[in-house]
Amino acid sequence: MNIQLVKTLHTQHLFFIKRHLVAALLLIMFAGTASFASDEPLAADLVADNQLIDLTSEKYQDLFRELEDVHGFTRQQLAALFADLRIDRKVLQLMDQQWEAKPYYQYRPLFVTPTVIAVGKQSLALYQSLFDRVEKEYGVNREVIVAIWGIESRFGTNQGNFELKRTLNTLFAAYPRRSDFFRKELINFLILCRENKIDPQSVRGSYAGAFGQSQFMPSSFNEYAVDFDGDNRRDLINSLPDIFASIANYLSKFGWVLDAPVYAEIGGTLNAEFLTAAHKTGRKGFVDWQVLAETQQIVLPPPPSEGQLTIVGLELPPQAGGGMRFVAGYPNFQAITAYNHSSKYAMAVTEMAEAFKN
Ligand SMILES: [Ca+2]
Repeated sequence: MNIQLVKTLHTQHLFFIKRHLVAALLLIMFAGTASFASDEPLAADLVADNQLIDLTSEKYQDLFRELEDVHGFTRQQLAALFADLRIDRKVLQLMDQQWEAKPYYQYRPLFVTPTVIAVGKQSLALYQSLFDRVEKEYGVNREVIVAIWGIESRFGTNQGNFELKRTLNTLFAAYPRRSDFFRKELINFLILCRENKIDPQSVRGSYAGAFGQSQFMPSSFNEYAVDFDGDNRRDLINSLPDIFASIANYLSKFGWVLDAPVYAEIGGTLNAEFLTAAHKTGRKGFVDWQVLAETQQIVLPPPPSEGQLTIVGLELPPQAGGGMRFVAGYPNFQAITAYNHSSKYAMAVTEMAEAFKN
């Protein structure tokens, strides 16, 4: 590569960085309403609302072949399932939107409210015998199940209002960035409806394809949902036994251990570079608990099964002096981040579960 070309590329690169820095600043200023600033057109700009989805396209013909050959759907079934499918542009607009990454002191109060805590406590009392059975069967603490139920759907009262079949088709047909992902979810959805005797047309969910009181994606449903009321259907829309047991089964499959520690406070600063690196790596940045205890000069309980810990940083409110609160995420904490990758989500679930006990 000649030197002039290198210089040109370097200049272009700097320009690219600058442009994106400006975009990032704008995003911060208009957080919550701003959109991705990028050269790529937004998915929502490429379609009209209510536009008919082209089922003769190569991607749909390929999908139909797989549904027929691999999953045993008939031509007639497919014709009915895919009749009059139209784009829901609102779904694309919401997917395109850049949601602000709120600091923890702003994130937590959105979810952990006095009302939610009160309803959670009532639910624990009301369904005590059901939770006794779920806890015994899956080894997952009841408070964390209720906290997830509360955050995901406000205890079932808000399961999302988007027609799920239309949403998944919209994202498969017109959201190129994640079209393959939603193709898989669409297939999973059609299979779970068939197997659990659910009318696909009746299901509503979030704009991102999660549904039911536990807000599982269709692939998670097929993998982790269980029938716990004994009617041979997995029903995460209406059956509380199925819903509680499915959340428990999910956490259990990702390593939850009954009554084991979830997190530990490790101070307001990190005493070594490798801890900062682990914090930046997030849910995959593991450290040894004994090394962490020595480095931070604190006493820590051992994690179960020689598990490792993650480092989680939570922003403290500026009016209280600001700074960070660091905690160690134990394997139980990591199980919650399997449900939702955000460590803020996992901490809010954890603190809500704690509040239920007080
Ligand atoms: Ca059932």
